Amino acid sequence: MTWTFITIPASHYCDKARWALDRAGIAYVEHGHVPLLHWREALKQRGTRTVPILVHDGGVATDSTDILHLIDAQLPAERRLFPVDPELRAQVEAWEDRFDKSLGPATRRVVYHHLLIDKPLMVDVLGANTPPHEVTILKVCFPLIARLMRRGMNITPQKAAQSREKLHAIFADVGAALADGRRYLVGDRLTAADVAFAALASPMLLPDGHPKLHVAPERGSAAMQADIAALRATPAGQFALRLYREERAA
Ligand SMILES: N[C@@H](CCC(=O)N[C@@H](CS)C(=O)NCC(=O)O)C(=O)O
Repeated sequence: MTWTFITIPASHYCDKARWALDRAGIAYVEHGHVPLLHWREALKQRGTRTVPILVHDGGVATDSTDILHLIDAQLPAERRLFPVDPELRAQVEAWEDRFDKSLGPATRRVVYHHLLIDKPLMVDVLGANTPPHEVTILKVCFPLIARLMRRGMNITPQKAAQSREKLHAIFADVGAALADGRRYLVGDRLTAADVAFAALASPMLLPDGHPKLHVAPERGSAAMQADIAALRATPAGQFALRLYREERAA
């Protein structure tokens, strides 16, 4: 059976899981949806509302971290995203957990703070790789969808400013961890810590090598471009861009 991967294509949690699928060479069919319109297909799977969702041979995985573990189980120890060594594994899990809980939501709030005031960009970013009728609904119902998303994710200028600060604090900690010249956050090869950091930061970095996020540099407001440039310029931003260029694209 070919696995089914249900997503919001531009979602950063979805690219975290997609990265693991692609890296393992697993065949899957992706069903991409516009946010909110993903609920219909998502809710059919164990009643979850969030994506990514992976429908696989053995059942359904409804969380990006569960998907990484599921894929790891198919790989030899030296290719796994979670190292077998208990000490390294604990470090990877600690980073990954922090990125899932703090980085992902902060990135999302700052990105939507910029996108929700720019309908053409929002339609291009969120409509790409989704069914045409969903793009039409997104265009026609944009004010309603934008209002629901703003409310659902508590997006206000003040909250976006707090999330921006949180992003910079996380980027500073990642930069400090890399300051000794290491190429990966834990150990000497790619782990779930690196994948989670790069993927969950990706909407604020727009890295080359991202399979679904293609935004021309001149798109978006000056404020959005300034936020992206500031994060890209940091050591952690450069690290994530390198991971997309060298590891994700491969
Ligand atoms: N802990 C989940 C979080 C996933 C998540 O927050 N997904 C967002 C997309 S970025 C979502 O589906 N939001 C839609 C909603 O909450 O209705 C995971 O790692 O998979």
